[in-house]
Amino acid sequence: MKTDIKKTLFNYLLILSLGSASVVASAQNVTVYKSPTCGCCTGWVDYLRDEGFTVETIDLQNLDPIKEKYGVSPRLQSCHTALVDGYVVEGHVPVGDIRRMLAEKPDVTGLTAPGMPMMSPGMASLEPKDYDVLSFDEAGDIEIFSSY
Ligand SMILES: [Cu+2]
Repeated sequence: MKTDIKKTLFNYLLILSLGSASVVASAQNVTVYKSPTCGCCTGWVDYLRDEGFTVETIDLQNLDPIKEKYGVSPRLQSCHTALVDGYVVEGHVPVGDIRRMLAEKPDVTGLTAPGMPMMSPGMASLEPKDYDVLSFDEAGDIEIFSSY
């Protein structure tokens, strides 16, 4: 009887440790530059964390140097600028697009949802609606990556 309980407990712990190991392995590290007072930026960070991303935030009063450094020209800009696996993610981009980019590894600088789309994760809707996610590159080429 006692050994049965031990066995059950062991299996339970094994499952727990395997489970957390796979979460760690699939977690993507994201660095988010944002202003300290940006509420929707924090909303997007929480959304990424809920989706299993590991997020580090860096608060800056002025994000212009970051946007310039990572090639986010004025017409592509949104509130926060994020970095993941060598790609730039600007603004309220849904996790589905980030995962697709990480899987397909397109030859682009990154993705952006310019401006502040109302029906976007971190804004008013976890389900993206009524906006486009664009890819952009160093040469200035901009393409529609997803339409919602
Ligand atoms: Cu925002």
